[in-house]
Amino acid sequence: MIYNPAYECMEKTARAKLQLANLKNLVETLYAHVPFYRKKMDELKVKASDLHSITDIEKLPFTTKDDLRELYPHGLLACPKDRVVEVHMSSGTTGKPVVDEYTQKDIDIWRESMARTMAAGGCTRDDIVQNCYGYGLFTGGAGAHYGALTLGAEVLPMSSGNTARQLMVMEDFGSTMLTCTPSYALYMAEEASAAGIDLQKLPICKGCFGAEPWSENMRKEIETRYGMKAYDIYGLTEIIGPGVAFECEAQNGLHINEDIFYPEIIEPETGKAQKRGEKGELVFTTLTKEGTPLLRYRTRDITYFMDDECNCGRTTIRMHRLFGRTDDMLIIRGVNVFPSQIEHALFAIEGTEPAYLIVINRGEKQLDEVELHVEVKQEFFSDETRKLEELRNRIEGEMKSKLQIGLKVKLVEPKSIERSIGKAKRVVDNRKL
Ligand code: DLL
Repeated sequence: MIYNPAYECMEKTARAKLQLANLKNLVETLYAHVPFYRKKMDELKVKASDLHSITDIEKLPFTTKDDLRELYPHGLLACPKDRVVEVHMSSGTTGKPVVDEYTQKDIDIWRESMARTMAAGGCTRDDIVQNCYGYGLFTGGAGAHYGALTLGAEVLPMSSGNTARQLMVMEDFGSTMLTCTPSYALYMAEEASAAGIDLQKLPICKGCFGAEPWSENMRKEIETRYGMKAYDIYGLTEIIGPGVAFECEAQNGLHINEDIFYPEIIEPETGKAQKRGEKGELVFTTLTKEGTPLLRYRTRDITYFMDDECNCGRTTIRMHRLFGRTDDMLIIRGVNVFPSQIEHALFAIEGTEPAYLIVINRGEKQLDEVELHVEVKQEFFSDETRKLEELRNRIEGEMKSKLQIGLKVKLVEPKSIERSIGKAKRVVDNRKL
């Protein structure tokens, strides 16, 4: 279902006009209230009156994650402090967290964006949404909660973890929709089959999954195990949380809520606009936010725009599912490798389980050595060792041809790789770089 056809199916030139009007307002507000942006705009000698079309956004300064960390906690607030009604932060593994401070209008924008997102995933007032994204400072729990309530659905605010209880509730309350990270969805499915629960027989039939990279094969795995449609949803704390972009029933790229979050794709080194259809770094401007609006925020996420027409009727631009992040990219013996490439190659191989870990060490001669731990179906362990050996050689061969690097594969027993209830950890980098 299309939640808001007036905006989601808007004629493109009308949308561009709206975007420009909102951008000008934003630039005026930021100039007046945020010293960081005033200084940057003065340096670039650019004002709201210099913006004549939405593509003039290129005249404006970028914002980076480092800027956000330096200005922690309130340095980007663009409205009086007493108008803030809710705060979220991203955990991050190093340094200060990044903060999003929401006014009531920002919460309303979030509700709208998440209602569009979950409606595209099939959510209606008849659904019972089991929300297993973490509640708390993380945006996943609150975002899916707001979206479901806006659509009039019933929410089970489970948060993540306690998998046995999740499965009990899923059975007893007849949840029809699941919201969580894709890795947690798979973990729950594994636990269900160990407990003898047939998920395909339960009413659960759709889900919105995101917050971490996942592949087409992982989607197929989730869809088969649950007997459901699994949709990719994207967002980030700095911009609003989930609700920035989402898949529709075509499952062919994610529609960006571009009347609210203006997207660009740039060449990461030069900062120049990337040619249409070419991969680059995704950049967002929050056109209508009040609390902590951002100008041209560099997400470090890598994708490309798909601007062909979508059969669903929405006219919003789509982005390809993410390829990875500029900062996740592993440089192994000089070759650029994304964990998503390894996952993609791995899933195509029969006999492996959807759990893996990439361990990087710096070996004796200061060379990087990669060990890929892969879980293998139980029957391989009970069979002759020759079969295991064959599988290991096959995976090594496949990786060599797809990634152009040699890596060592270690086959491990099912469930021996640690599972995550939130975002999965796929890489252990032991190099002291
Ligand atoms: O992960 C917001 C979110 C919650 C999105 C629930 C979807 C569902 P952060 O913790 O700030 O926010 O992490 C944002 O996670 O820049 C991407 O690198 C990654 N990410 C988010 N969604 C996807 C996705 C939330 N669908 C960072 N596919 C982003 C791949 C994703 N990566």
